[in-house]
Amino acid sequence: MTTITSETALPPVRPFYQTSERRDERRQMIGVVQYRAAEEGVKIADGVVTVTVPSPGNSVTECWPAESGTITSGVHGDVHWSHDQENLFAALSIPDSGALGEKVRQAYAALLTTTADLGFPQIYRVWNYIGKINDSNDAGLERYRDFCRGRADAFSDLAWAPHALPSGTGIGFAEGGVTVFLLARRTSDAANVENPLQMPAYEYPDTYGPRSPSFARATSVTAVGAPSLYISGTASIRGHRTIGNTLEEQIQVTMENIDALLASSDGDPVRFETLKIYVRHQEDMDTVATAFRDRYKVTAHAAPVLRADICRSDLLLEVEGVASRNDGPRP
Ligand code: 3EB
Repeated sequence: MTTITSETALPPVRPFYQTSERRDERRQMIGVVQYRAAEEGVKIADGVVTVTVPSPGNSVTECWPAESGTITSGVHGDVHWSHDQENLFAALSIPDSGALGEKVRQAYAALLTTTADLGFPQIYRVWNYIGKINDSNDAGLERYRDFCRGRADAFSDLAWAPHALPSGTGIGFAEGGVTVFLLARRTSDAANVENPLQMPAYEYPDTYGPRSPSFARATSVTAVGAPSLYISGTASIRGHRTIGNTLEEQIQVTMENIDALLASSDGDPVRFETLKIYVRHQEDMDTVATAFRDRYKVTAHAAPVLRADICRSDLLLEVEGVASRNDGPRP
């Protein structure tokens, strides 16, 4: 019998981005996410889970290359999945509706149980894309808050410990219901990091909605040879309050949050391999993208900028990323 330990585990997957329609055929993927003007959907194409997030105005493809040559994929109910034996990519999309909460609860239950049943219990990153995120649902509750309720209920149903919630992104686009995808590992070599400048999101007071957002500020995967830090969507929030009235102030506060998060994670210094930059107003896209690419020394190719809505209507931008530790070159 072989016991898989973190000394032998494959590294976690890291993304690369393409802004043309052409796919990089040299590397096998476990997941591909297309952000563009198209209908939402999840399918398996050539063994790869392929997600379309409807985002008019953007044309970016996010690729998650496998870390081994052996890829297995399948569909369980609405959950589409693909794995490289160590890293699982799983996705589903929920059609639009005037009441999202209960559907989100069921979708999350399906994702969490499928992930565990397949043998990948360590979720290390989740993305949530919500159409018209700041609009009201049929009952007058903001769609983001409706979404948060269903997500939190699903984690509660499974008695999930708050400190074990995965790092995440919650972002809005003009159209669609809810699209969720995640990364999980077979090996339990991940640890969460919280931000000393920010209240844990899962402890936000109920002034932000009936259930708090269910995510960690960052997740560190300690695999030998490629230790990586997955940083959640980070915005201009101190404690639990939005601060900064101008674009410049929000950029500054967001950078301070990212820096505090990097500083509070144990281990060697980190540098960003990729960033994903979300900006509410078209006219701010260049300013925000340039500021973050320069500050964190990431090329435009590795740091795409997307026009998107942010989960609080007073937030102008949000930035996520994948960082690696300086422990030598990748294997
Ligand atoms: C915040 O810090 C900003 O609901 O999954 C960032 C990352 C945000 C993830 C989510 C929300 C989410 O509260 C918003």
